[in-house]
Amino acid sequence: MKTTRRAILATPAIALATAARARPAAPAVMVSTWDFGAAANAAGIQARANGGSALDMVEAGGRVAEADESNSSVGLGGLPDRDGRVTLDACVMTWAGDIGAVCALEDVVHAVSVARRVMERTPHTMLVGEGARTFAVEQGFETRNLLTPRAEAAWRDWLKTADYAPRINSENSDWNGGAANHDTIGLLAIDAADRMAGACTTSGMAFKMRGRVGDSPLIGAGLYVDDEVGGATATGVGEDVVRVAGAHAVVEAMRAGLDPAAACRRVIERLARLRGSKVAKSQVALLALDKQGRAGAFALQPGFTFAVTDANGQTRIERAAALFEPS
Ligand code: SD4
Repeated sequence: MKTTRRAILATPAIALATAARARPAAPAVMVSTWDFGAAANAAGIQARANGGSALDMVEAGGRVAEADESNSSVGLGGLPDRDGRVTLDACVMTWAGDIGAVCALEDVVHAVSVARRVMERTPHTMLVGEGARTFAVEQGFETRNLLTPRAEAAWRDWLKTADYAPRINSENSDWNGGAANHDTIGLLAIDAADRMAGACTTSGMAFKMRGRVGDSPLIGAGLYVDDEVGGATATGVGEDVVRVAGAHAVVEAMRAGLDPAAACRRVIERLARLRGSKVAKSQVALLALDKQGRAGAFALQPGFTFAVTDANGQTRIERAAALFEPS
């Protein structure tokens, strides 16, 4: 018998495979940085299913990473500054342009929730240091020592050389004897009412100078959301993200018509043009989600992964393309 295209398609398995190929991925409703973002997205999708807003989704996701002691760059268990103090940076932004942030917050695990309180309960958009801590305590947040024995041991080890050079993709490599390290989490979500919000939370660069603030709590650098277009978030060397106002630049590139991955690529290329060899060994990764539910990312260095979740809670981990891919 002659095998026609129609005959092949009549075979159930092949028809299924063809249909699967033809169907585009379901629109994403939540994305977050790194593969550990999958657990954060699960919490966010649960919040959505419970009727929560996009802000509830990103806050719920951020809190998962903050409470995870094994994550050495966010919340509890974060690596300290050079003086051995864990200081947290976080921000949130909503569909309505409401923003809140904390910088160098000490002794409170859930910096993302304190940032939300700054937004909701103060006339301001950012509180730093002692003022942020005092506000958090007044708001009823519990205090505790954020420096875990594991992070303290890593800091004491670091003190032997006191080498400040950031390590590329340190979040996916080993530290302090083989435990998996993680990194800043940036999250973007769309709720059932089709509104977008974002959050970013971190303990910042490991062994940073005391008082140093990176990109993560800065609206426009570590996070930006525009409900007409989409949102973006960043991870990596914060100083370089700030130089190009990374997240805002990505959103503006999407507004101009680029898809999320292309928009992230444009901004990474701009950074590389601006800084040349100074960024040849650093990592900056940008992640974006547009209002159509398309997710994309691009990085200076290979190795950046991100978690993409649809409205049914199906999550896939994607690996971003990079400017400095080995040839
Ligand atoms: C910062 N962007 O504080 C954050 C930290 C980070 O890989 O993402 N490190 O600069």
